Amino acid sequence: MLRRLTDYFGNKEKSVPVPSYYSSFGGLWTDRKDAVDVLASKRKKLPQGMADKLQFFIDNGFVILEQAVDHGAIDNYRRDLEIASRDGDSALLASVPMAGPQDKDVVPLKDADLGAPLTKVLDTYALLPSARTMIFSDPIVSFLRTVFESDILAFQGLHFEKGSTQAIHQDTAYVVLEEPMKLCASWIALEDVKAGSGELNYYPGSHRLPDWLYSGKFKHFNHERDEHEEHMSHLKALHDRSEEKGLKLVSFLPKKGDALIWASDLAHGGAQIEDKNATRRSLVTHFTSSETLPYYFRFLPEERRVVAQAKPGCSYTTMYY
Ligand SMILES: O=C(O)CCC(=O)C(=O)O
Repeated sequence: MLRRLTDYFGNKEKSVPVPSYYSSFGGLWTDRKDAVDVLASKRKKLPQGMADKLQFFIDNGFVILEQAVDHGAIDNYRRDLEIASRDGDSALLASVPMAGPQDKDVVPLKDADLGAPLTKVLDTYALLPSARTMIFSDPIVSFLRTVFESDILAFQGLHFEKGSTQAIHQDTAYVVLEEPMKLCASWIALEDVKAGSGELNYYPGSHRLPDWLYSGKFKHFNHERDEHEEHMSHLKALHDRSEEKGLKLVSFLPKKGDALIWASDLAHGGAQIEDKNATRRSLVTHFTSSETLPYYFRFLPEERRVVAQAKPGCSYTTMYY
């Protein structure tokens, strides 16, 4: 009897295959080497059109959800942000570029020049309900819940008035989670985006580039631990390795209300701004599964590790407010 039970459990263990991922840090089911088979097993239960979007996301590391966000919701949000930026009492904060070794500072929104590239208003979803309406729009939530196979948590957000001009990078270097690959971001166009305004650029397929290991083992960059040259080499390698694989840099020229969702390791950034007067209003939100914690929770006092619910299945947290 004992032997039979051992055989039974032994066989059972053998019959559960361990998923294999492209990254040594694991990932979502869409990052599994057998993601296409997993998709086939889910297909029947998916809403209309979702399987094609998932297939595209698996292959390319991003998907575009056209008209995912209602124009009225965008207008309400822009009005709320405009009022907040004139209101001396608004608690909203912005990250602004600064000369020196620490290349940025966090200041009250009223003190930030929103028109300067690299200025980002931080986690607007934490204070503006109109931001939450947008980031948790039904098409975005439906896609992300399917990818995460769980409820979702928004944990880091950036509002841009101008192009970011940020170098091509992978978010896993800077947007850190306890499980680094359990990350997706949404990029919502708050207006029609014109060429020359510093549009979002990305290498389709680059989400499968080999892991870049900081100090030989970490997925994220830490400026105190890792050499500046190592960081610069990572940024350069994204172009070199993409070109070696024949990947081409493309630009996103969305209409107001379109959203692009990228996978954790998609190489992306902001193009140079050719038209200095052009705005490029957009809202980026980083999401994870409700079962994963942002790394910054380690450094926040317990009373600041607050997760609030926006609506069923959708929560948010912030390190700033
Ligand atoms: O919108 C952009 O230009 C880039 C934004 C970005 O790279 C990010 O938020 O990770």
